[in-house]
Amino acid sequence: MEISNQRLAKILRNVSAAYTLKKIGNIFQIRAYENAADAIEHSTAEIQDLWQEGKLSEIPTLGEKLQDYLDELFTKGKVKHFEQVEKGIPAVVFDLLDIGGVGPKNAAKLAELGVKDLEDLKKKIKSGELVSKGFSAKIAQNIMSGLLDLDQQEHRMLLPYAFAQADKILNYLKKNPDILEVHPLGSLRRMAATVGDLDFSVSSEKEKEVVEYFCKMPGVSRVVDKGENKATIVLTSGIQVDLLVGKPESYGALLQHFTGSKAHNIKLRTLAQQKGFSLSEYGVKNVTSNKLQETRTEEEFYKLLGMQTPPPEIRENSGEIEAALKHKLPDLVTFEDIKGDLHVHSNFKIENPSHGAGVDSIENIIKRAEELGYDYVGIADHPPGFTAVSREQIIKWIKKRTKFIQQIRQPSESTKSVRVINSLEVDILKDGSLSVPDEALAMLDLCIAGIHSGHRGSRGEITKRLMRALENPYVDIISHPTNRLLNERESSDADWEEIFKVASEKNKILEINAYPNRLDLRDDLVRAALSFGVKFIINTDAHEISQMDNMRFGVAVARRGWATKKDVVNTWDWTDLARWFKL
Ligand code: DGT
Ligand code: CA
Ligand code: CA
Repeated sequence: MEISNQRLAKILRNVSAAYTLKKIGNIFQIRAYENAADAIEHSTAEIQDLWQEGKLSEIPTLGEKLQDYLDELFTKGKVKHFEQVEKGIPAVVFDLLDIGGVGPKNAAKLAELGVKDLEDLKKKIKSGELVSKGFSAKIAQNIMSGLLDLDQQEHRMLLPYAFAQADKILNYLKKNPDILEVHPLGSLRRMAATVGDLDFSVSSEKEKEVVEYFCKMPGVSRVVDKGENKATIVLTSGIQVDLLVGKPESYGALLQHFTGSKAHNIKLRTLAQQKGFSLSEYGVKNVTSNKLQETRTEEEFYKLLGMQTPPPEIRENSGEIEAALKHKLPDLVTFEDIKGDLHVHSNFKIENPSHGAGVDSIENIIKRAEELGYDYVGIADHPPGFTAVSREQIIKWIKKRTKFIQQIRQPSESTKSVRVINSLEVDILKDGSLSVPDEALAMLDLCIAGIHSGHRGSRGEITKRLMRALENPYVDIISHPTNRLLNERESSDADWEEIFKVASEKNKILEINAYPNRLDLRDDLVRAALSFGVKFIINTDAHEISQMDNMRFGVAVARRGWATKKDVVNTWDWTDLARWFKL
């Protein structure tokens, strides 16, 4: 697992707070954690890179003990000592520390008063509860402005998280017999990588009753706005939810209008104007006769404008309107088309992994792949770290693992079973060479290569590294090409056009990584790569089997990038896949 500098600093600050609260350690030890967090936050290098290169000692202020803890963290994903000192402290205390001006003692005191989360705290300040329970008015006011500052910091929900929250709301709404249809709207329906707020539309004859029902939903912290046919609420989790209710006879227009995107709707309105129509959430109006044509479905709405209905994922005004007018919309890849996942991490025994290993066994991964109805699954662990382990040891480990996978393979070709692909996710090093010697790569069925360090390199450096990997005959797939982490790290800068050109020429596949905070290759770059004829693979990069369910979010990225079934190699059946990868 990758841990960003930002996340790492937060982990150390939490430990320092735990020391303070439990009165363990002296002031110097507590300061050591704070100072290390500061240094990490301001570091221009990724700390995980430095660790990988054995250069943790180069971080100013980082003592030996802390270096050991970081080593444990990067290797195992957690630190026993940190878990021990944080034990018994409610999780909300650590969230409260994010508020500017709130230290460990006040955070603990707030938790003792029963503050459940940041939204709840806001409520308790507004109602005067905080002051009545012993906080001075001045402190309460300071906390409030700290909370508002936090709100200002842009933080958008990751798509899978937004989806999980939306599911709960959809289930609640579907229980009401007055509700005929419900749809998510906005960025959620368009499956954008991040979502600001959740929007829903409902088709019903009883608009007012539905609004009431919505505002009474469990988990509502406050009702921001309530009208005849719409409402805005905030959940205790802090998520804002908008609801719009419309009559069944005009529901298609409502759905269309609030799915957006804004850019799509603006372009559509211009087009409608040229045809003598004006558009609204109620329908399509003929400007000359002033007659409003209602539309029950979105299809009817778009048909009145003489066009196909673009799938929500591509309503971004990037050519979909022109294509729909010509009745030439692409036939986008679907989740049902997917036949396998080629990037899953297992817990196969390893001493010094270059990056976090998976938690589930290869056997259980295969079982899950079977349950998902897949034809094939690729086990792609990280190899041992090339600085920590000798060349011979790496080869020995890969030999052992290859043998194990060969033994576990389904015995007969005739049984309808999942094919298991022996793969690794190797590092593309600073100079573009790989972290595993050719001799070992030759043992694999296929090789996934990815950059896992030095993401902040210059455009020239990153381009050169990726180019060299693409030239390597052993490399089949480039994982998460831009290396962005949503809400944490920007995409690396590179000459993508040149990379797409070479990837296409050399028949190298670019991964669309479905891991929630990656969704990388990004949708806009998928679209660009397509024009060069690049092929893609949608992988989950699962580190535990439940994460294999993230596949549909990767499919969403592919759809937003206009990819069709033939462009995505893991929609192919085994014969075609085996031929391509020479399996
Ligand atoms: P988000 O929430 O920032 O992830 O992005 P969206 O696209 O969900 O935007 P949102 O929630 O502001 O509005 C939902 C959709 O409604 C938006 O994509 C376009 C459409 N729409 C139509 N008319 C309006 C309007 O008057 N205001 C806004 N904000 N959106 C409108
Ligand atoms: Ca929204
Ligand atoms: Ca909204």
